[in-house]
Amino acid sequence: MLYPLDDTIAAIASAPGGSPRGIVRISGPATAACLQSLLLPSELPLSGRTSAIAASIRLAPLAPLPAEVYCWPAGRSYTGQNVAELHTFGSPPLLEHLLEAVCRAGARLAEPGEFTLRAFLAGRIDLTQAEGVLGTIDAVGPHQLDAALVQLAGGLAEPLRNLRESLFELLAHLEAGFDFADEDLPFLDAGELQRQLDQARRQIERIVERMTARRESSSVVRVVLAGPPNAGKSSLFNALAADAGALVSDLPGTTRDYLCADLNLNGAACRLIDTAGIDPGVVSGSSPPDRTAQEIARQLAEQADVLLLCRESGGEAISEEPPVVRLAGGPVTIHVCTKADLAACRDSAPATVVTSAQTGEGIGELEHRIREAVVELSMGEGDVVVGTAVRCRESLRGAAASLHRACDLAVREEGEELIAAEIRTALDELGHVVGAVYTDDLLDRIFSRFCVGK
Ligand SMILES: Nc1nc2c(ncn2[C@@H]2O[C@H](COP(=O)(O)OP(=O)(O)OP(=O)(O)O)[C@@H](O)[C@H]2O)c(=O)[nH]1
Ligand SMILES: [Mg+2]
Repeated sequence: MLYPLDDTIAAIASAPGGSPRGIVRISGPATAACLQSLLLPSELPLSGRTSAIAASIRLAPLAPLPAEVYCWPAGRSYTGQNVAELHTFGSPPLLEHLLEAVCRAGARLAEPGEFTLRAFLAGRIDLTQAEGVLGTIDAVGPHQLDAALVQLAGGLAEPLRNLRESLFELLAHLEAGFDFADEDLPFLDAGELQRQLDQARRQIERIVERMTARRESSSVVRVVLAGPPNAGKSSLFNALAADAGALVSDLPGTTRDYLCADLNLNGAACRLIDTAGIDPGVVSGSSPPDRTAQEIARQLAEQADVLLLCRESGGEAISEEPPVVRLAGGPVTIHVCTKADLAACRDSAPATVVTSAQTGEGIGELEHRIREAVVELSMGEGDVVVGTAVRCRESLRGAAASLHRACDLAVREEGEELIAAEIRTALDELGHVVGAVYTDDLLDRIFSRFCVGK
């Protein structure tokens, strides 16, 4: 076996450099033997219980060293094995000396990430949680830290575990059906099968969505004003960007190109983009520059993170609730009625923001809504630790695709063997994500990024 568990590992687990407190961590079957050789018999922690004692470490030729000793018995520890931590002064030469003594007493130096690797191999955590440990250590900002801690606490592990369990159950039902095929007993109602497959697929897609919502931290959130010509987009742009200076005119088609202004909405940074009005009738009867401006407007709207969809208040009302949620890959759309000083807005949908660039009505509310969207999108940045997102995206997509095919097969009432095969493929892919299926190479790649002692 490539990863031995029957030897005992030790490492300095505190940060390098001098500090008031330093830690040497030990894990493995010889943990008790190590403690025996370093502590007085009367000081040995009681076995079989989690304990913490004050003790003195004998490190000849040094004088006895005051320390606190923490012990976790196998099954109750991080690694699943007997674990002890010796907490003493954080002097680098002293800790080196202590580590040497521990190694002489039967431990060996731990490899980078080996404690967490053991925790994974013991089934204490899954791979996404191991990556959560790494993400926590490496976090450079509050969002990243938050995401890593959520992942460490099982934010991905738990939904994936539940998902795999229900798919295993579904598979068992199907396979039971094969064994009793002659008896023509419906083990699982066809509709129920479809429902469960579809539900599982959606759940995976939501996880993928969380991963792909991640943007490069350098790329700013793009808020795009879009709508028909003369809708009042540039006026809103000016109102929002105060002194950004967009050209405003009463001739339809004033904005030929697009304008940008960087906004800071109470700490939430975004780029506001004003586009040319999109006129459905423009394609045939217009001059080339118009067509170009419209094409640019369309592209900008497609690339928007937040879309401010503008139309005049006096225009036709939208009766049904416009979607405000971010659909897979699409922008957050905010519906805006303009020029409310000219005509009452007949729109009854409560999510629509009613504004007037003239009187300032609704501009504060619009800023608030944009800010909310920007903050939410920026939170998406930290939803999943980067390493996990990169490693798992393809597996999750593969799993979702298999379940999609399984569902299609179920709808067409095709062979249950084929459905079962697709479910098995999906389970395999999910297995890669959580580490139920892994290669040594993958583990090496993940755990070698840890520092020694973690
Ligand atoms: N009364 C009133 N007039 C407005 C308001 N907002 C815009 N307008 C007028 O509506 C006309 C068009 O406004 P723009 O802001 O240029 O509209 P636009 O959507 O940018 O137009 P294009 O760039 O041509 O697509 C101008 O005459 C504005 O003065 C408003 O809140 N109240
Ligand atoms: Mg304009």
